[in-house]
Amino acid sequence: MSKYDHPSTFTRHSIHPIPFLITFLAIYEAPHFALSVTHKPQFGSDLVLIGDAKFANDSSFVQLTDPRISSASSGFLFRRRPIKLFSSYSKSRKPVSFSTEFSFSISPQNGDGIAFLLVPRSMLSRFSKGGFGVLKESRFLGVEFDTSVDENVGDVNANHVGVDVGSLDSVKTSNVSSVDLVLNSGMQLHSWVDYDSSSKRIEVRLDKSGGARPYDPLLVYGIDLGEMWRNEEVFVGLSSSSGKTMQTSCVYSWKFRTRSVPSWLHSQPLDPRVISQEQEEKRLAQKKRICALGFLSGLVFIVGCGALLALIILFLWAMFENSLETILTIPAKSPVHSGDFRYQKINVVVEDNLSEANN
Ligand SMILES: [Ca+2]
Repeated sequence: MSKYDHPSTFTRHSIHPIPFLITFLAIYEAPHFALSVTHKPQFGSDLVLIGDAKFANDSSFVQLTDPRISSASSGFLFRRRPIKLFSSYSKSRKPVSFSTEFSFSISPQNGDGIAFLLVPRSMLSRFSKGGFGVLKESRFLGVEFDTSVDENVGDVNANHVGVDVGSLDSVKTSNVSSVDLVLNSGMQLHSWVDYDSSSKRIEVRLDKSGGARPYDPLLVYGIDLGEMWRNEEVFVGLSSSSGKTMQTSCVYSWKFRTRSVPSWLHSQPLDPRVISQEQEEKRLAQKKRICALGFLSGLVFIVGCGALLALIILFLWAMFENSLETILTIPAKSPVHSGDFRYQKINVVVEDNLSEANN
């Protein structure tokens, strides 16, 4: 990477009055750079372009550097709304993780390449022409996709990914050639950068555009960004510098999202996407259990009602049977007990009137 620095003489691009005013108020230190703000589906909303960055090819992509400029060219695409990462030791605030992914291409020259940046507000007003625009800034985090060799900053080759913390001398690098890719081949590549506030590390993945997200990261670096930035607002964006060359860097899509991680997940050093996938699986499993319990409860209720109904029917049938039998059999089987009748032997004396008459 080149450490060239040049005066900030930027070309003014198309400026929309109202968004410009909003952005100007948001970025109160903005004396020299030109900007445009827009919304594009493949990039999300609230974008700001500064330096030589501009939309190209009917706004289908962002061209960060301009090869037509004789001097070094630099451009920065960032989100207007800053983020806060918070300290993991703050009990009142949950640490913030983020995930971003973007498609880009870098032409074959050996310029600085592209970098994903987190920068303080002050950097925006001091955006420089070299070194991704951060040469005047000592407080930044960058993930660089470097296509030049500068021994002053310890570049290992002209095809590497590095993590920069307050300096372009990377704290950790990884050789992109190890995954059979070339950063400045001109072809579209896709990168995923994830920061997990629970495991406090950054993971960088890279593949051809359209390829699946690689399982293994190309580079992993442990850092507590919550402690680094604490409660300070930082801007996130994609930057490029052409160095001494006519290198052209373009961005075709960019997504960025943040999320808060519950404190009970802090001890789990996991990929944030894995965490969210596990939470989804737990939610689905719980939903299945609830459905099974609901079905079982319904079944028991139906069986219980059926049994109760059967008992009622049997009871009523038995009552009906007994009543019918009583009505029909009592007269027929009514016994005549000898005790119910009493008799008395009466001796009847029949006078023989006839014999008296004869006498
Ligand atoms: Ca480098």
